[in-house]
Amino acid sequence: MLLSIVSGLEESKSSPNDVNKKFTYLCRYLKSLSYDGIELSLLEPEKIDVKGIIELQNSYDMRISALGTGSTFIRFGYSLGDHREPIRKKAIERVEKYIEFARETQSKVIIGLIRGRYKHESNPQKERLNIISSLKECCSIAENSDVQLLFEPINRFEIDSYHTISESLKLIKEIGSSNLKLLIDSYHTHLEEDPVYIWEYLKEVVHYVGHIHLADTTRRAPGSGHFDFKTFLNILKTHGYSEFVSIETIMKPSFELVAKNSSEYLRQIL
Ligand code: LER
Ligand code: MN
Repeated sequence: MLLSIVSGLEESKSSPNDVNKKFTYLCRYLKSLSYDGIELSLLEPEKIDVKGIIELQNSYDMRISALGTGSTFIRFGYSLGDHREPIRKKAIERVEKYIEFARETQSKVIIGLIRGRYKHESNPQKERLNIISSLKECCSIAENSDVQLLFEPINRFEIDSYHTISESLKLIKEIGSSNLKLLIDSYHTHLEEDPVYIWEYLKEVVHYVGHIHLADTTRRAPGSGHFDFKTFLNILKTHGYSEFVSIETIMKPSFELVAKNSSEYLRQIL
């Protein structure tokens, strides 16, 4: 399995040159901790000098494991499940920008918080139908670009639909695109899945998994809480998962310390 960690690049507020400097810093620091890649949480990927990033990626032998898209909803208010068609359209247009960046950098695109939350004008059933139709459009763009989309079940406190792995898998099967895979986040797993059945169930679904997020029970670095990473990662490994596991935590006390502590802890298990 390969190891990465989430970071932003502040591409909306910085010059392309400063973005490249930040990416260089990340590559150098994370390489020294034996990371294989970086997961980028982006807002406006089209503002990035993608050729420059590819050169840096190659020179440090670092991959971009996946692209986080949640800030499209948080900052712009666009979402795939919105009850207003023009807003859903905006969200799909944004997903297209991420797909273009992912195609060039050989990455994948996360469908998480970009699903949005419904307001009183809508309801859970309508929201699900909107998510399904938007997602079908995103999948067709992804198929044409040969990019994988990653559908992430997220806990009920952060989003209104698709909290569990089984609900998400049902949707993935319904959409039926080979470019749509599952993203399992240990933090949401801890909050949403039945602890009695989760390990057996995980064995059955590993082949649908395209990406993994790791955070401990307090959403801090793996090893700081009581999530059973040994069992979790062992099941993934023995059932053939060989792609990225990516640290996505509250970056406290600092990004650098989370990166260092997580890598030291996980390298004993991976
Ligand atoms: C949000 O809780 C999360 O886990 C992100 O990966 C969603 O985009
Ligand atoms: Mn996550």
